[in-house]
Amino acid sequence: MELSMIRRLCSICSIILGYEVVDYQDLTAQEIDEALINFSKHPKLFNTDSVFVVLMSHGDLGTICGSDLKDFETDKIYERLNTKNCPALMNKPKVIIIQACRGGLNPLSEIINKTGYRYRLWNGAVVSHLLYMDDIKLNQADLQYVTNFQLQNDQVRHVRVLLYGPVGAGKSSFINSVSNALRRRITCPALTNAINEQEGSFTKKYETHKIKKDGGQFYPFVFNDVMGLEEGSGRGVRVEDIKLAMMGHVKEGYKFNPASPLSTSDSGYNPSPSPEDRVHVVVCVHSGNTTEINSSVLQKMKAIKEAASDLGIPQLALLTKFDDACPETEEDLKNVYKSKLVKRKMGDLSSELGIPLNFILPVKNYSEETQLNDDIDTLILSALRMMIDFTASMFYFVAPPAPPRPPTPPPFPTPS
Ligand SMILES: Nc1nc2c(ncn2[C@@H]2O[C@H](COP(=O)(O)OP(=O)(O)O)[C@@H](O)[C@H]2O)c(=O)[nH]1
Ligand SMILES: [Mg+2]
Repeated sequence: MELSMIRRLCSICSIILGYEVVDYQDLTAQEIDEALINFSKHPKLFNTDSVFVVLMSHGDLGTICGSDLKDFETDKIYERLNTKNCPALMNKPKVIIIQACRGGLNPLSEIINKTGYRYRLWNGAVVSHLLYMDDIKLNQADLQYVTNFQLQNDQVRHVRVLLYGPVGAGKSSFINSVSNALRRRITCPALTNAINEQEGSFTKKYETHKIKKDGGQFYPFVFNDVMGLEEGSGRGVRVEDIKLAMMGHVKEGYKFNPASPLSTSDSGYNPSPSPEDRVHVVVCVHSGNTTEINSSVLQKMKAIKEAASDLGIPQLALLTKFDDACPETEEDLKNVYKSKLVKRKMGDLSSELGIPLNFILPVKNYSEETQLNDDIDTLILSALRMMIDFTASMFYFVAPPAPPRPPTPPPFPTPS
């Protein structure tokens, strides 16, 4: 019954959406793996936009059963189709549907309750990671994804992420937290301020932060830290300067002047920005530990958000410091997905700023920790992954014209 339903679905996909369907039956665990390897090497994948992999069998937690009753680990699907083993599918959606029992001891609901991923479902942002992964593996999947991420673009070597937000919201700390999660140790590329937000922004210059890989190369994404937004005029970074930064007109090391905007005659002004100088993702960082957003700061945040929309730059928001406001999450960070307070804060930010709820992510930055923490990394890496994913459409846009398509390869082999 289920098989005939899946076949009907496949034929609909094939006729209406133009997907080519390859159908295998009764494979042993080894043959499932071989089928995936063959699939990952098929030349047609270079020309395809997306793929679906559907598996139906008996199963247990993290495995499905081959016709020889041997287990096939479902994590292998991600390995076979990752960028390293299947470069043809890089940056393309891969939807994996598994119809199988997950064993009696760890039903999905138990995992959801244990890890708190119910909220992710409600939020919808990273729901796909939920499939067959516990919290630690989720963190590893995002780490692997981010580590394998490559840009194939002659003009742009890295995705540029611009962080903005009120003073003390955790912008610099987020950059440090990403660096910690990727470098697997506590690092401090961006200086943070632990003293007093009333004293104004600690970050004063336009600075690009790169993160080094262990081999000495840099990750293909960089972060721009800016001076914080402050109440009233003549204080904090100016909205005009953030707009110029988005367009790539602000030179590295430019010292923001709250009293007057960067002008075209200033030595800090870049008159001809390259595609690499421009900002590719804009991220609003906001503290979950504030009672309400000051109206003049909110106006500035809205103006920046509007400017990013006008420039067609994808944007999302991070809610930081909720651990300070919510004892439940301070005690166990996994409670972030159950916390009513966090949900309310995210809802408030969404309605005040006009950013959809599923583009607002809760992150806890490294602030007082002296060792790595899996739960912090999970939130940080998940946010980083979303930033990377957001840029896919943009790079198709700035990419040089595509080379002529190779001749159409032969159809997929028909399984015996
Ligand atoms: N508890 C907690 N503290 C944070 C968090 N993010 C940043 N902080 C602390 O807030 C202060 C200001 O952070 P900073 O990154 O300098 O803010 P910026 O002005 O936006 O760059 C520092 O003392 C950080 O340690 C967070 O998520 N949780
Ligand atoms: Mg800062």
